[in-house]
Amino acid sequence: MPEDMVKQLKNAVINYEMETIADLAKSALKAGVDPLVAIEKGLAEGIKTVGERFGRGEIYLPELVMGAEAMKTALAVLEPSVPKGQHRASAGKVVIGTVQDDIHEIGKNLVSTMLTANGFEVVDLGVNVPSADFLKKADEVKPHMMAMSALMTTTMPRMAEVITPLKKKNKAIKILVGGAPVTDTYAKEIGADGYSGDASGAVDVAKKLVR
Ligand code: B12
Repeated sequence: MPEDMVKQLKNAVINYEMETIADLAKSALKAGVDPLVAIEKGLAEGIKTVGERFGRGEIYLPELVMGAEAMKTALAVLEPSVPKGQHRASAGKVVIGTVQDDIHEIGKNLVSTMLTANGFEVVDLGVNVPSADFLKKADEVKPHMMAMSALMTTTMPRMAEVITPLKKKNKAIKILVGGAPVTDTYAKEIGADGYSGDASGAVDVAKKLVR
């Protein structure tokens, strides 16, 4: 049953099954499970549980790392099978990165993959991107949109460090923000043009912002 396989993937992240999770992901694909459902309802739900346990002090950093590694292993199997959008002309150019002092990359990578799959040209600056580098890249690449990810309450303010000068300089570049602690209200407060709580929503918002 496809639902069972999604649940198994979720549990494999929760139980840090780094050795067997790739095979599980392959079996899910073979069984016809939608890779996006496997990622969002399986892996992402699993890592959410791991994060909550870490937050409550029930597990420690090594377990958090193992959960993330299990998720990344399965993502490597599933992501290439995410359906690609119709590649007509580019849907728009996007610069994306995780903000300064923040090394969380899984969500940012998912957003990047989904945007690429839907025809956007994505320049991925990676993680721990200094605010000045986002601004430099904006000058260099002249994107339609800048997308930033922040996973910690302590790094969220870095987004404003990019938005304020960027908006002063070039109002045409749309700004999309996201990451677990970010909210729609916060996004508006710091002057972003769009926010989404997940990767598929990010594509919808991006399409609305870049026309
Ligand atoms: C995995 C993980 C890690 C991994 C990261 C591995 C990697 N290569 O990315 C490791 C183990 C390295 C790690 C390290 C740390 N972590 Co950590 N980590 C997590 C965890 C469990 C899951 C994050 C994740 O990957 N989720 C899965 C993805 C799919 O979800 P997501 O990132 O939220 O992304 C989705 C959406 O948010 C959205 N999205 C994301 N980005 C963007 C961008 C745009 C533009 C848009 C539109 C949408 C969007 O779409 C994504 C897909 O649906 C979270 C808990 C949580 N609930 O978030 C803690 C968490 C973020 N970590 C935390 C902490 C404290 C740390 C450390 C400081 C721990 C330590 N003591 O060293 C370090 C940070 C180091 C640093 N300087 O960055 C805290 C942050 C607390 C806070 N201050 O806010 C959390 C919340 C855990 C907790 N409950 O305490 N971590």
